[in-house]
Amino acid sequence: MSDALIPETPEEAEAEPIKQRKNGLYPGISDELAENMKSGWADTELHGLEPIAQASHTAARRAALSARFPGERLVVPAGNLKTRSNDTEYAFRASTEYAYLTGDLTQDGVLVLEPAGDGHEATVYLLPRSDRENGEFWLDGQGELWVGRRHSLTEAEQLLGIPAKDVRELPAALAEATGPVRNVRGHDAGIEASLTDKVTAERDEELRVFLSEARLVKDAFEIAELQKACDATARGFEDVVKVLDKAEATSERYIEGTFFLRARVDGNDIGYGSICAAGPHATTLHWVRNDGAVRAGELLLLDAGVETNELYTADVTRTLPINGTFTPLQRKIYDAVYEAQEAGIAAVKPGAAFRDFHDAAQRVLAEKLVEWGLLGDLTVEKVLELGLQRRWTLHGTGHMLGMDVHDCAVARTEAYVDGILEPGVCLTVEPGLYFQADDLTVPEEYRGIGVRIEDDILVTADGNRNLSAALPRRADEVEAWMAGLKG
Ligand SMILES: [Mn+2]
Repeated sequence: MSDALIPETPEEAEAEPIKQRKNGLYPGISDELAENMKSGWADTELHGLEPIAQASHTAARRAALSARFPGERLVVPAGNLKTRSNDTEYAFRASTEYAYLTGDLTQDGVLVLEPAGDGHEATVYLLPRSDRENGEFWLDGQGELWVGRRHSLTEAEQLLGIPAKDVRELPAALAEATGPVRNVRGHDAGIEASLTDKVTAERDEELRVFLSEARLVKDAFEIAELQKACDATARGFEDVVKVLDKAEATSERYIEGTFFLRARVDGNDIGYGSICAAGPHATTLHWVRNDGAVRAGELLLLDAGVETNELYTADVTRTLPINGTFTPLQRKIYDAVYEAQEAGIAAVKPGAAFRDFHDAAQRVLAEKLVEWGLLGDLTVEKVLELGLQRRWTLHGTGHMLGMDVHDCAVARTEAYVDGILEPGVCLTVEPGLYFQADDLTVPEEYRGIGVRIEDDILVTADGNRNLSAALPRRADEVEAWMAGLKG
């Protein structure tokens, strides 16, 4: 990566810090060059663009938002680039709220719903194409010469189905505007600064909570995206199985890199840091260091998901015998988790409580732990009452899934944790058993074994559909599938 303008001598570099050089005409540029760069460029405006596939869905989502907050100005920013170091930035990912309401994924965008009549008029504020006349095209670090062509505002209007304006006009417009306003916080400090004396934390939070709860039930476009994410994720797991012998020669990092390749080729990114946990690392719930050894005879717990280009992610876990065959003890523990997951999935249906699938899975795991003699003379009922199984089950059995891996995270308790399932809800069912390497309360041979099985389950009108069913779950099916891929 090169700097926007390279100083010709060290003295020049000293005299003119990089930021200043980027923001203004650099002294080494002659008037003739500056003039020369203004012209001689073709008109590349695109005409007659078709709306994006989800344009009608984003319109319906904006209508629901409008109906909830009549008469109020609503501001939903995409967010800005974040510095990684010096003048390099992290890859940009638009805020979930903005992407959900616009389908647009570009940095610095802001959706504004302006009260009008009975409802609102939507405007999306975007960075327009770079001006060639004032030099920003090639002298600014965010000029199109450096970062690539953007859509013109007219093109963006056609694609998104929303009127578009120059985002650089927005802070002043917001500062001048009167009347009630709410803003989704945490994404755009500049927008927040222009609204400081007009908003309250409490009212802004109500907007964020509404947008979290609005995403609990997925529309047809979102369900198709989640299926796409699961299908790509299944291909990524197959990729990993095919290179397990190479991973054995290197480390968990090889598995992480293999899955990431699939995520970038078939989607936008991974939806969260891949957990590539071999051997005892499987007992660390969020093992993302992925720098450990991969050894035949041990298990690999792989928890990973591809995020689609429209930002919907899968969240799938498989626990695989690295050499292709479970040992009897690994299989005993695996089968218990499988049975718990089956019980959990069976409890996912319209009208059921969100808590039901967790309770169903926990009961099976408690039964197994009692059966194996790990809880002394206690009955299953007593174990569940005291929650003692949790020493080895550790986490909740699942969560909502969508654009965020832990989707709808700020929904109110009554709408989520204490809520009732309905068609269109998508959640993970992911029971596990984890015996820490230093757990002296279990027989030595259990120590260092961790098993989780996780699938992405859509609630349908008459039950559920497993979106990640392309990947086998039952122990013998897993072994056969691995053998087939390595064959
Ligand atoms: Mn999960």
